[in-house]
Amino acid sequence: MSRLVVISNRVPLPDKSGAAPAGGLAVALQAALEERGGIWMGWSGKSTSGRETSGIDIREQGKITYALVDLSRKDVEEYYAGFANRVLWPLCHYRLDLTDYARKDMAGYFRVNRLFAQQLAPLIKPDDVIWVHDYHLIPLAAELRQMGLKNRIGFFLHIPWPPADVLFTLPVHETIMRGLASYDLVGFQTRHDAENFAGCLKREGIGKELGQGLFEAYGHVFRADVFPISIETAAFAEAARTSRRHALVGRMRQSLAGRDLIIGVDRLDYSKGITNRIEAFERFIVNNPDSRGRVTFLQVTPKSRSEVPEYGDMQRMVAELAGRVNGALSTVDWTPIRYVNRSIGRSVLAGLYRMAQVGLVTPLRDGMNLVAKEYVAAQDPENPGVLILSRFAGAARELDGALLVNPYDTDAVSDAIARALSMPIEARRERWNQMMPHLLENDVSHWCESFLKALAGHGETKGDERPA
Ligand code: ADQ
Repeated sequence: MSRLVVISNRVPLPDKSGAAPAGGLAVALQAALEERGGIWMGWSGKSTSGRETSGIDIREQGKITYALVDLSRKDVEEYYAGFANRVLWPLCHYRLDLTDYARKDMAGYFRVNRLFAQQLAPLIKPDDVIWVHDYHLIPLAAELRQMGLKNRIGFFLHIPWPPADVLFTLPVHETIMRGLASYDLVGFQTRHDAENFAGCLKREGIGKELGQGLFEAYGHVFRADVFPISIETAAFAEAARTSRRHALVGRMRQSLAGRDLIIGVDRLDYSKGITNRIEAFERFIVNNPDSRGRVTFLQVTPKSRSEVPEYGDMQRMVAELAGRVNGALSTVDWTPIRYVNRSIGRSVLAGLYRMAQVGLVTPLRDGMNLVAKEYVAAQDPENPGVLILSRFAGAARELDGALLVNPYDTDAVSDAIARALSMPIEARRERWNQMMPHLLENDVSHWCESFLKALAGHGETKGDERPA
């Protein structure tokens, strides 16, 4: 079996005992690397003070080599905070109003991708299979090809892919499309994203579809297909089942004093629709006076990307809104919203999901959204809660037992909350049973294996995320 080489912006390093860090993606990729042997390369997370980028730190652990590249402060500003997170991220989430194009950032993005390729190329053996992750690294294959590498190279995009009219506002869209066409396999989260990509290829006559998921563009034939990412379903369900032993889970239950719990869990990001969600919860309480004092909404939101100005604005907006709603609705013995700005360990999180009657997952646009899948996996099969899910999350294509909502429609989300909280147990079980077997079968290991199989040229082209 060929070695596997994974490249992602950040590398989740195992702890001293060799255990993979929490999170399904890290666990699944680490398992694939352990099995085949290989390399995981990415940015070390450190920025050097000088303008020049410094070297690479190589660490061996079992059959895996971790290769960590330091970047200069300028690199981080331009490649990461600039082009990746102030251009590609908002653009791919259909937020043209938040994109901020600057030539120097675009140059920095391509420069860092070339640097990654230069650092990586000497470590590669001829039959290694290379798997590049996410929007930070789109041009990497083109750079590696220019250096003469002939290996199989695959790319997986964790975020949505926009329609042509949105993408073509990007001044360097053609270089980005050329970059994607340099891979042997390009993986998307949903059929919708893959169709948008095909539309971008066709619009300007850049490429054509050859059928069976194959495309030709810039003189290269490659495959683009759908690989919906998932979670370690069985392990997460088990963590939820045994979560009672955590003191924090017990304290949470006690603090609820019999009230219903609605849970929201997201990185603090404008794509997650947190302000719309708080407004919908407020509307629900106002429209349903009986719910006053009887429902708690827990929103767990660690801060992220604080170096990007839009995220600082977002932090203030969410905090102000949660404060205003609490000020308006609270009574001396009830606070409707508990807003927590921190990360929670996986097993406690699983316990909180299980305790919640409603999982409120309402992104304005999301590649997949793993929280939706985690919420379903964590439920008690005898007495499951209800998932309310945005139709604009990739997960909506698979989780057909959820109450699907348009997150921009505050009244509709408020109505969905009322419906979820009063749903009879039989209906809840039926909805959960519609989703859980699918999640058990299509877990993150399945995702990883099907991508690697397709990259090796043995996979079948899929029709959609979920068989009819
Ligand atoms: P994210 O935008 O980060 O991922 P998501 O898929 O929801 O979004 O994954 C977030 C992960 O972080 C989940 O596993 C969740 O449990 C965890 N998390 C969030 N808040 C937490 C908290 N307070 N404490 C502990 N854990 C927390 C990107 C794309 C998604 C895509 C994933 C994977 O934006 O669309 O699903 O990659 O491809």
